[in-house]
Amino acid sequence: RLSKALFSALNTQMTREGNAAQIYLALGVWADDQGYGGIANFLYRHSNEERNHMIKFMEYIQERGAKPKIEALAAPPADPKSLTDCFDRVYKHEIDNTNGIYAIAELSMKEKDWATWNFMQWFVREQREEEKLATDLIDQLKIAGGDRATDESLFELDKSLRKAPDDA
Ligand code: OFO
Repeated sequence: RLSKALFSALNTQMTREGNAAQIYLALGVWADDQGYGGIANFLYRHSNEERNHMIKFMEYIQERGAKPKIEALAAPPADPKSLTDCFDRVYKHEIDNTNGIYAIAELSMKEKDWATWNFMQWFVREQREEEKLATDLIDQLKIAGGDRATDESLFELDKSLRKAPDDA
């Protein structure tokens, strides 16, 4: 059975994933409103992924014989000021999330709860991919000219994100 400390860490992370889904949803709505349908699409897909992560934590807690506590989600922060700000936030958010994931992996190792340690490895890998995705976005925007990018290069970036494959 899960220890009290691990239960609480997993439950907090479950809620954090739900909050991440809200954050990406809000960024997507902002991007859509700015006319970047492809970027919005990418952010909506990402929001769905985060919600799936929330469910993964919920199911894992249940599998280990505990009852997850579904909590209120926080309102997302105010709109970004620019696309650079938007992508920087995605990156910063993923870094914070990685730290949360690592802390649970560390706790599970300390407690020798190898089932949880093993479960967390999926998220360790996922975070590596998501951080890369976020830095790729920042790079692509820089190449397009950052906040001074022309409409034409932003159009291309937007188009390339419209059909990016879903991964989780
Ligand atoms: Fe952004 O990933 Fe969930 O964990």
